[in-house]
Amino acid sequence: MNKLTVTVEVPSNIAFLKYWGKDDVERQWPANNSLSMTLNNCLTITTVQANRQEDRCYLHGQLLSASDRHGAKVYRQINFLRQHTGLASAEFITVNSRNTFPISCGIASSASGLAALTIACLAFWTDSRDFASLAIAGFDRSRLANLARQGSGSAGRSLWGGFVHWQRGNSHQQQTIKQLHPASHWQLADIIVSSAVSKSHSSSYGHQLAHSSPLFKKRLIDLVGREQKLLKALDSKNFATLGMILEEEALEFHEVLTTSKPPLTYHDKNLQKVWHWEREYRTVGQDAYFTIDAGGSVHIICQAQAMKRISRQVQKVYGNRYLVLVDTIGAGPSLAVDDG
Ligand code: 2P0
Repeated sequence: MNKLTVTVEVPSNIAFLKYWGKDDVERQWPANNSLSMTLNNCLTITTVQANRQEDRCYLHGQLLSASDRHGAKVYRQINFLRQHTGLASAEFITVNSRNTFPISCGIASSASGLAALTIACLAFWTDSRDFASLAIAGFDRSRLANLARQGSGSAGRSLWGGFVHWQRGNSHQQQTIKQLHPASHWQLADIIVSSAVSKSHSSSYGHQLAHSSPLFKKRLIDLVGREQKLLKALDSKNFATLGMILEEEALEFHEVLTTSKPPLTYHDKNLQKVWHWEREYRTVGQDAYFTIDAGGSVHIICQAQAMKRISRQVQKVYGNRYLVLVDTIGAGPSLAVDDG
């Protein structure tokens, strides 16, 4: 029996251009390109060890069942990895995972979770001690990203730090996920105001509904120009342009949700007030812009030098009603191995 314990820490990411809607649900081909910033403190920490009898997965110490929402994705991904990597007879494993942030509430826990699971399983099964050995074993970051995104689309973007771009295509080979800029390129922060309440509908369900919105087709056309502007704003570190695009994208994403059939809302009226507060706040001279994800959190994006000042304000106004997490752009996943 393999005595290794593999421990992987993978950050979540916040999408600046949202992956919403799939061209192929089975194969996880998105309808549009997406672009995200990898976080630093919002992490999934996953360990993998051998198990003599069966695969067993724990989240925060609780055994997951293949019949519940989180468990289903996790066991499915383990089986998928065995089948699609030539490791069909790879030994059974015990997986222990925990998050440093609340799950299922718009902080992309499936991104960090499924990326961590993918890296940890493959490092364990191939006896790899770091990312360089994993690449030698046939699993470089691009391949890991492509495997992770098949567990949860946004997970593919958590394989790198900094700013990460996922370009769609009509084959697995054409799904290109790569780092655009490392974290050192532009120190941005994400102040997260979260209800910490588990969402009632999964993102996968939301993706299926996206096509039913009358706004969806137009969105796909408009996204081409928005993406070009965003790429330029990131290259030139133009914060005002970045911010305008962030909010345009967040509001459009929200409109697609609310015009889907049936409509979907991840942000109740109270959380929507955070968007308005943030906009009023800017008019008194602070540079901060909001974006949202599929769940009850608002992400306030600012430049790192303004982070303390703005997070103090956010804490003052919302700290008694919501969980406020302060995060920054991060360097991406890490991997450690203990010989047992
Ligand atoms: C994103 N989201 O780009 C968008 C923005 C949520 C809003 O990707 O079905 O959990 O597992 O591929 O990755 C959430 O969707 O969906 C998501 P699946 P996932 O981050």
